[in-house]
Amino acid sequence: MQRDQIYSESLAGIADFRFDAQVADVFSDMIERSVPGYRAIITMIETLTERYAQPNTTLYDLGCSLGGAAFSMRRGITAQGCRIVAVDNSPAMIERCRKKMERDHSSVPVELICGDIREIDIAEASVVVLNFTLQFIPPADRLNLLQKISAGMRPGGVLILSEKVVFADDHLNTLLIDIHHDFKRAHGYSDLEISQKRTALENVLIPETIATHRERLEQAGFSSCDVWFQCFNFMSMLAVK
Ligand code: GEK
Repeated sequence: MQRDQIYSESLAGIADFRFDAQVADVFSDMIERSVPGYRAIITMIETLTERYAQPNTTLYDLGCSLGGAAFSMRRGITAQGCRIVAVDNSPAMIERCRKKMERDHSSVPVELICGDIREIDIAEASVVVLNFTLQFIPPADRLNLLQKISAGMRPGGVLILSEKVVFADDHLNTLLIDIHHDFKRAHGYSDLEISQKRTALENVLIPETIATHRERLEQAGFSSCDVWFQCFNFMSMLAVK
């Protein structure tokens, strides 16, 4: 696994974060060392898929990057006639995901799409995954996207929504951001790397409160939703159609 050192040297100016080739090359290392609980969530996506994938339906991995969630879903499917659609708008990510997919042997068909998740059709879905992707969609577009997902889901289908979150209480919010930075330090990131990455993500990754996510999921047409996993300021929700 190639080590993420993108922000290790002091940079003159820090551009907005982009999912380009440089990021795609180190992405596995970056996400494991930056997102507390990432591995646990990926593992549980397999378990949730086993339970929720319905026969003859489509499973979606939206903002798939290198396909971490799609591979988990592929392993978890036991129902007959399922297919997976994995979408990302970064050509560098899709290219590397395709190479990994070619080496993964499973009879479950996977369609990889290089495109914007706001543009693709969702239909006959039983499991939809937004694993740390919604946070990169402009807030004004988030409700429309969730409404489209909900409308394309079979009754009893689930959306797994993982996000970095903020807290309404200032003290708690500062504390959890601090603990997250400790987590990154413990995984080998320097203070310079943490601070430069934070600046790069400032206008790109827009976190919201759990309450905002909950209200929006209800408004989008999901019948119930709640948090099933949380580690510091990172959480994952399950929303049932
Ligand atoms: C994982 N889910 O490993 N359309 C399509 N893709 C998008 C869009 C968009 N509008 N905006 C951002 N992306 C993965 C991790 S990473 C999370 C997801 C992170 C894509 C973007 O190109 C990137 O690959 C992904 O969403 C977010 O389980 O880096 O924190």
